[in-house]
Amino acid sequence: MKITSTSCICPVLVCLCFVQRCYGTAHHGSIKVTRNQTKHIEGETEVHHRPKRGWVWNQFFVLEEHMGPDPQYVGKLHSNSDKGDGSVKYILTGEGAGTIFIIDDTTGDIHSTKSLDREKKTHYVLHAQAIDRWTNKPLEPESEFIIKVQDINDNAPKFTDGPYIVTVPEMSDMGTSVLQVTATDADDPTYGNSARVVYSILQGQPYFSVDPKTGVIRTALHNMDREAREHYSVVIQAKDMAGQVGGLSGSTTVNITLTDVNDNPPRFPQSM
Ligand SMILES: *[C@@H]1O[C@H](CO)[C@@H](O)[C@H](O)[C@H]1NC(C)=O
Ligand SMILES: CC(=O)N[C@H]1CO[C@H](CO)[C@@H](O)[C@@H]1O
Repeated sequence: MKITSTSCICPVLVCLCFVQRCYGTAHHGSIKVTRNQTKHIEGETEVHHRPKRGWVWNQFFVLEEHMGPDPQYVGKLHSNSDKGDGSVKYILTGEGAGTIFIIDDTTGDIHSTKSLDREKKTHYVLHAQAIDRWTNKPLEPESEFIIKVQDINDNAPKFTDGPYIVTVPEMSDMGTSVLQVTATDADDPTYGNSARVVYSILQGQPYFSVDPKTGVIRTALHNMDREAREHYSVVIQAKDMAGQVGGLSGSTTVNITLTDVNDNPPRFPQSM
C-alpha cells in the first residue's frame, strides 16, 4: 500500500470514518476496517453468524490541498469472496464517484483525482458494491461509507470583530478586564492543533496583558493616569498550532482610551 509522504503529519488515522449499512439484505456481511499505523480494528456488524465473506476496507481518508502530480491514493475496497481472478467487479457510486474518486473495478483501489478543500466539504458519502463480473450478481450487500477529508493547517486565525475601540476607567485596579477578543480558525478543531489558538500581546506592554487561552485583555499596571497618557493602541496576535513555531497567525488592534474618574481634588469656587 502506498501512503503519501504527507501522511506522516497525521500519525493516527483518526480520520477514518465509516458508516456501514446493509440495504435490504437478510444477511449481514462481516465488514473489516483496517486502520494502519495504529492497530487492526475489526468493525464487526454481524449479529449471530460470521459469514465467510465480507468487505475489507482500508484508510478512507484523503488529505486536503493535495498538489502532487499523481492522483492521491485513498484506499481499497475488498471483498473476501475476491479470489483475485478478476471475476469480482467493484462499483463506486455516490458523492464524487467517477469525478473526484475513481475506482479500479478489478483491484478495488480508490484514488482521488482532485485537490480537495476540507473547509468547503469535510466528507463524501459513497456506496460500494461488489458484483460478479460475468453474472452481475451482487456478492456483498451494498454498503455506505465515508471518505473524510483530512485537515492540514491551511487557515490562519482571524479576528472577525476587530479592530476594537474600548474604554477603561483610569486608575483601575491592576488586572481589570478591558475586553475579550476572539479569533476563529477555519481548520478542523477536532484534529491536531491546526485550530488551537494562543493569544499574545505584540504591542501595549507593560500597560496591558492578554490571557493566552481566553483572549481577555486586562490592565497590567496600577495607577494608569489619564492625565499622563490617555490613548493606547494594543496589538493582539492569535497563533494556531497552540502558539508553536510554524503556526499561522493573525492580529488585531484594540484602541483603549482611559476615561476620566474624578481623581483631581475638586476646587470649589469661593462663594459666599
Ligand atoms: C487606533 O489608534 C491608532 C493610533 O492612535 C489610529 O491610527 C487608528 O486609526 C485607531 N483605530 C481605530 C479603529 O480607531
Ligand atoms: C502502509 C502500511 O503501513 N501498511 C501496513 C498495514 O498494516 C499491516 C499489518 O500491520 C502491515 O503489514 C502493512 O505493512
